[in-house]
Amino acid sequence: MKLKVLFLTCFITISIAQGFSQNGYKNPIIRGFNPDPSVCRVGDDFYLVTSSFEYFPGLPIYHSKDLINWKQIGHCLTRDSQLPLQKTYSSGGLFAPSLRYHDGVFYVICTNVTGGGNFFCTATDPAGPWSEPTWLEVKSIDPDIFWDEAGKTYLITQGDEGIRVTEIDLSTGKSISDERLVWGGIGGRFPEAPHVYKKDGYYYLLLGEGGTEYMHSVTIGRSKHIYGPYESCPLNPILTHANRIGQGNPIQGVGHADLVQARDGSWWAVFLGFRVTHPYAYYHVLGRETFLAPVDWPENGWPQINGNGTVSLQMNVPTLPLHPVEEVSGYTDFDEDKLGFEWQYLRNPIRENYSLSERISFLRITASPVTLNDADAVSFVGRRQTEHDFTVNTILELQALNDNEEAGITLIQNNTHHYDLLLKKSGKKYAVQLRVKVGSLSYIATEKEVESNTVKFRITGNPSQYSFFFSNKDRDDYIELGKLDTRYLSTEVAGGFTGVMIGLYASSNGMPTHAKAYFDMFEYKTN
Ligand code: 6LW
Repeated sequence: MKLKVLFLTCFITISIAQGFSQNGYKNPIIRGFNPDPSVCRVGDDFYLVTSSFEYFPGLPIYHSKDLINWKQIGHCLTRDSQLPLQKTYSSGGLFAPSLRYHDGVFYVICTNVTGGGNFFCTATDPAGPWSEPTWLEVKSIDPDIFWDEAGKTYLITQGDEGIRVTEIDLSTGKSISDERLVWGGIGGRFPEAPHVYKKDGYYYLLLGEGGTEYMHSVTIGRSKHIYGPYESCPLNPILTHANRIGQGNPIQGVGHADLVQARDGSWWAVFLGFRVTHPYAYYHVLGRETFLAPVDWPENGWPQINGNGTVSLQMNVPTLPLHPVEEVSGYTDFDEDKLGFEWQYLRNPIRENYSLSERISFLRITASPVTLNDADAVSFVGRRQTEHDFTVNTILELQALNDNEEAGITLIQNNTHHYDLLLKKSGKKYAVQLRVKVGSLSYIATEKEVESNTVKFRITGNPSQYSFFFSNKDRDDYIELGKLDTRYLSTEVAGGFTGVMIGLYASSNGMPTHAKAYFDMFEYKTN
């Protein structure tokens, strides 16, 4: 009986569905690296997009009917022609999108910081297909798109000195006004992430300030004219954990929000934040995630986010009527003809390096000379680490000719910070290795010879440590290869805007190759 059947018996599902009751929900609402959320509503349906940087396809699109239970329905950018990411450095690529609905059409507007700048794409179905990009002349980043009652179209962007407004021609993307500086916020560093709303005769301009780290916050101003002058809300910042009340909160860095009104009139904020590994240990590995909070926004008044502008993991507030969504399985035996939406490549993939049909029920990855250390099209496909506590299992067969050829699982924060559990050719035999790459520190933590070219790999995680195991083919006794601290893969150590991804990969380390890795199954379960 195939080993995968055994794993099927421990079939575990994971979900981005986090709804609990009418009286509360769990934050974050979309878990694992999903920053810069932008949301819009059409009827009773909410749609949300998040940033994806150097990963392909780009800009995951989620759907919900209650703002709590989200299901991914696709990606905005699925074609190489829409998303050039060749040789994009880690945390380059796609920053801070906005998702809006106007006259029956969905718009995603975003910046590809390493490939073409600002653009928007349109769709009538947010699940796709999305149009080719209309490239924009405006160079400043974090674009939002806004239509006034007169039918004019504006871009709202982040310049170094504050927020700029530019009128554009929607049919061509060309600017028809100068970029005008309208507001710098309340003086925090990096006034960014602008969104404009028209309410009670005012243009409200929502910002992120303080930078996307521990000083992050959300501020708001308003004006009778889109070009300002903007008056600052006396309650600013309306969301932040960079204060005494936020001290010790397991959620830090809250900011970069977008507001949406439900059909019942209630207002809500989605925003990013990160879960630290311990309340007072300032490390986070899961990246910036998407959170939700209720907003009180009286007529002619200012919006207040969750009362005092702080949030918690368990939100004890009334919710919209709950609509749980179908759970995404954390188990695959690679029987499908394509991978689920949770899987992403690093940069534009070389399509022929991946196959689900060459061998039935296996994912085949052909090694390329590119390594995980290179900002290039490495043979890799991965999914987000969504919780601190998790277990991953896979079974790998490596067909290799030379000692430089390897395949395995990597926990990767970026191309200079990753832990690799790998199988490699070693003379006439094969060996497993646990390898560390943390900036300029690079070493093999453990190496053990194995009986054959097929092994089982397991990684477990908790807030402080990852543990790495292997087992010889057809055996169930796992041998630990070592434990490594999570903190060296954290954003605080590695820098950047992403989060840890769990990837399957193959490489010939710069040498010509024909090595093939056959993955028999993959299981991700949260404990
Ligand atoms: C993005 C900025 C930000 O441009 O981080 O948190 C940057 N906010 O708005 C990348 O996500």
